[in-house]
Amino acid sequence: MSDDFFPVPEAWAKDALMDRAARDADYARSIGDADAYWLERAQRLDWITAPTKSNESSFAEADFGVKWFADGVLNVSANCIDRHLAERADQTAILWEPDSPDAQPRRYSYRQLHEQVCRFANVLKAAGAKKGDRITVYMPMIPEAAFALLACARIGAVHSVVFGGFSPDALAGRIQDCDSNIVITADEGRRGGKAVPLKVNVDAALAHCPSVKKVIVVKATGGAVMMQDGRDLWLHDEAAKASPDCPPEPMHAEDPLFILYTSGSTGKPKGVLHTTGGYLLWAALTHELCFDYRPGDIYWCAADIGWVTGHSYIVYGPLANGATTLMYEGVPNYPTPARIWEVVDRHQVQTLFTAPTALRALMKEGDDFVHSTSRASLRLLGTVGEPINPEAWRWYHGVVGEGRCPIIDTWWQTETGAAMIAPTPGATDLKPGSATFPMPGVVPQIVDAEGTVLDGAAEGNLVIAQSWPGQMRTVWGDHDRFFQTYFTTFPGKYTTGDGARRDADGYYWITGRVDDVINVSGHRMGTAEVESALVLHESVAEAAVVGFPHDIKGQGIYAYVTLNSGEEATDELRKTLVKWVRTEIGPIATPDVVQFAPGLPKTRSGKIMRRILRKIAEGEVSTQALGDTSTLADPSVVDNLVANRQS
Ligand code: 6R9
Repeated sequence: MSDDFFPVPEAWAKDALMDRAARDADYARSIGDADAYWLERAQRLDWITAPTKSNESSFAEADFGVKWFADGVLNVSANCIDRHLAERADQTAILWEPDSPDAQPRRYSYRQLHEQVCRFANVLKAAGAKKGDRITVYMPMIPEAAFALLACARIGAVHSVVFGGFSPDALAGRIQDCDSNIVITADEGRRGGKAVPLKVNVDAALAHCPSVKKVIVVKATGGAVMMQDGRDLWLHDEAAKASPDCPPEPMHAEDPLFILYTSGSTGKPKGVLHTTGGYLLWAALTHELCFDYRPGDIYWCAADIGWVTGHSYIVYGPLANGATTLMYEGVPNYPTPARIWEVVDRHQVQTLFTAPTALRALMKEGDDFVHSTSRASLRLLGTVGEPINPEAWRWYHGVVGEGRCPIIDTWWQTETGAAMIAPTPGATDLKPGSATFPMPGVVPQIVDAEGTVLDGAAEGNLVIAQSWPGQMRTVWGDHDRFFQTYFTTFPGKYTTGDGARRDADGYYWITGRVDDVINVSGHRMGTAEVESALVLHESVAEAAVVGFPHDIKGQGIYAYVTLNSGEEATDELRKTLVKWVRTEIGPIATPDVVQFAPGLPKTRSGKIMRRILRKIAEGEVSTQALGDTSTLADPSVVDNLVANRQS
């Protein structure tokens, strides 16, 4: 790890939102005078009824609960749209860059966004949607995806976005879990020149989802799709009939805003629930602090709306702040690895926010693709999703930003709503690979395995000691799972599942997951999910999945598979299993390696020793380095695994 300092660039030191002293004072007040601080901060939102209470949360079992601004009333879509109409009705709210560089970008001003969202909201109402209903959104990266979210928020429906790369089965599971009555989708998506059959996938999923009564379909590519009479509606037909006005539904601060499914170390994906007031404040405040957004800036978060980054930093944070948010339909390297930088030039982007996996993939293609563009408009570069290795950091900083843009490495999770540990551009001297310091109100701690809080320079488990406004409120339908998953390992604290180091200067360095979650190209994947998919195959008796270091993806997926007796371990079957997992979950879960294993290393109580499997996947072949294997029921299985390692 590098301990080089990159001081705040001079241009930033002069006119940033906050310098170091201001940031330090703000943080101190957020902890020392929390009630007053948060009630004041809450005023950046437009409330129908202003809250008089701020944090009423407790992490203790006896009175467990997360609650913020509970007596406040507001509407998220009114905060993201209506309140900007007086000042910036004609400013671009959403700027859309299509997959193909030859297609035309689209722009929606705040006024146009208002009309689109109101019509969409009325379409949902006409389809039977009511406050509190769950609406599943399975969409490509087109402006209508943002309209869909805001339309749900406008009428008080709870959206559940499912990433467009998930399979029909994964989609069906998520629809069933939250009992959606409406699905919003498109005929097809377009990514990297290829069509993604979204409506076909929805049709397949809905065979198992009797709760769904209506499907709203956006015509995105014009590809042929089946429309089921009485169930499926074209958005453009319905929107044309709908009124362009839809009064926003008054919502209590703790009314649900959205569910987003995310992988954990056990069981099926959890429906992370975020509510209205605290979440929106957190998304808006951190968007301002991390990116120092200025009126007129073009801000581009290159995430997908299917992940929390898309929710908080394409839609809610920037729109709550009246920004121009760029939405990109495609992938970073299509048609060439220069595309991102060309889009930066085409739209004169000031802020770019992307993931380390994209940077590593582009870095590998050489600097010419970057040098062929100007990038002079760039002022700030952000990153999120996984630890950024110092080499990628330096490339982003030196080659892409030519040394003038701070790198804002934001550490956070679906569960945290928005950024938790991240630099403030005008205040923080940077160290490549460190997410630096906590946002206001965030109290990170490093604890050892026993839960003892470690002071000063230390390494261990990262926990958060007290609630913050954007914290998830529950696991949809399973409040006890929420408590058990996050608050029992280290009682009284929120367990992040990440490891971290704090150096002598107080900088935080995230070291990666300490649980059975792997991070593939910035996407969270529970090893248990991939294992469940594998054992569904008729040839498979047992499977164990671990992560291993991968140059581009950060982590790759390594699957050890024990076949049923009589099954032959062929390359053909290996390929079949890889394809099987893709179909069961989606391409992001594609195993990189499948190793057939006649036996897995288990303790006498039958627990798979993943530590050993991880070491072998990492390329460790010396049995000595595998550590203590004496507790294994049959230590000889390890020799077989080492001998048959796949690379
Ligand atoms: C926002 C998001 C969360 C997990 C998290 C951690 C990893 C995210 C990171 C980072 C190091 C960063 N992670 N940002 N690790 N540095 N800047 O990615 O949410 O999909 O829920 O993933 O991603 O391991 O626990 P989510």
